[in-house]
Amino acid sequence: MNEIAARPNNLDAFWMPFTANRAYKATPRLLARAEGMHYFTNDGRTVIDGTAGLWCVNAGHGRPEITEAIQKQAAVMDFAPTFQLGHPIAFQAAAKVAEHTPPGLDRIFFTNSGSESADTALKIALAYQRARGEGQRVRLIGRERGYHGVGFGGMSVGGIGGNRKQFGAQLPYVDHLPHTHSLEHNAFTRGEPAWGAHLADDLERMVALHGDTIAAVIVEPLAGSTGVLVPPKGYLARLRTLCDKHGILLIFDEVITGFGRLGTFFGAERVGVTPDILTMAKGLTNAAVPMGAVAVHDRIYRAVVDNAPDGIELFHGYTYSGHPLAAAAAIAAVDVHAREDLPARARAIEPYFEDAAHSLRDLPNVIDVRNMGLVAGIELQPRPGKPTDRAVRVFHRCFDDGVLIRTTGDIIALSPPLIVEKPHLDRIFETLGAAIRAEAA
Ligand code: PXG
Repeated sequence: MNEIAARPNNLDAFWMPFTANRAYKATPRLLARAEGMHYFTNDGRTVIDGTAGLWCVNAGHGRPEITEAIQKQAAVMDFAPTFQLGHPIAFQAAAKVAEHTPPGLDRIFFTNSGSESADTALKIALAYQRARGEGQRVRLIGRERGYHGVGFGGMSVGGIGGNRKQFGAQLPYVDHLPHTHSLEHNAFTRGEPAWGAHLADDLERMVALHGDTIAAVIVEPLAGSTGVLVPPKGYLARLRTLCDKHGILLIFDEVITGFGRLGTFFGAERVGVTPDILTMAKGLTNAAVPMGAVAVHDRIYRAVVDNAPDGIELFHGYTYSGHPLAAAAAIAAVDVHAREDLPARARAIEPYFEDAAHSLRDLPNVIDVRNMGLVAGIELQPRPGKPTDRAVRVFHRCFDDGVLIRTTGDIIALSPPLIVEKPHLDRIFETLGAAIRAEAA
């Protein structure tokens, strides 16, 4: 046994993802249990979940229907391949998801995460362009401040500098639209801001530059990870029009906006724009078992599959695509969403959530509040010479006062489970307000 493994109760072996490992391990915070709207810490404290875990536990923690479905499936069949074989529950899960995807997007490819969904969507877009005789279309367009996970594809089309610069090598043939964030024009907007639709026109500039070599554009309808960027009114519709005009596929990354987050089953419905390909993960299984999926328009599926010679049509897939436990969890989670109409529940409480978020606007250092669905971003003025310090301290204060929030840079993001009720919101925003005041200096 090596030295790390031999020490009891040590935190060293787990190299934690997207974490300041040294700082965390010096003062660890551990979650031990979760139920409904709450986490419980290992030292017995209750923490209200203002972030649905990592934007994923949309139906609330520990849903018995989902737990039981996973338990039952584990006892029936732990694993079965989906390469050249199948098992009923994977097909049922796909059909169930397709009941809720936008019109036409009813072919479902299973992955295990949002990152894999992004890379899968990009590869399907490239395969489609080849299949229809447009193999010169190899270019992928992302957006500044976009987040599409950490695979090479998603990282490359992603537009968060900090996630790229450590690695150097990126995919070639990638370009980025400008992001849509503007405090100057849109600070303190409720819902979709009025300014910014014209930023989609940058795609025309790219077509002028790159000609007919663009395969696809990928954007989050509402950008989450980068700090809650709400789409300007008309922006996504304009992207849709330009993509159609130039033979470019439009991919929506709905890893965050899917499963009721914007008050509709998928964000596409809320923004009134249908993409050609849509990625999802997180809320798909209520995060109880890892799973992602890519919903593809039937036209694209048919172009790739029907044009292929006999045999395998798409040389892509994961050992765990359609894993039985994940499929069971997905079916149960989608059923919970439908039965309890969680999107409608999110819509119903959105005005209260919006008012609560905007009640923070006059607190010290709050330079923007923005919101859509059950997502809010509160942007703080960074401490001079110490970016992120203020938000990180607000995060710690909230956690110690029993509220889990999320920060990125100096932006606080809130995305509670869709089962959230007014008293929970009161607690979340009171605690957050107090923490922001306490970090005024
Ligand atoms: N696309 C989008 C839009 C995402 O938000 C991914 C892809 C990648 O998913 P996976 O399952 O590979 O992590 C995401 C993930 C945060 C935070 O705090 C956001 C994500 C993950 C972790 C933290 O904002 N989004």
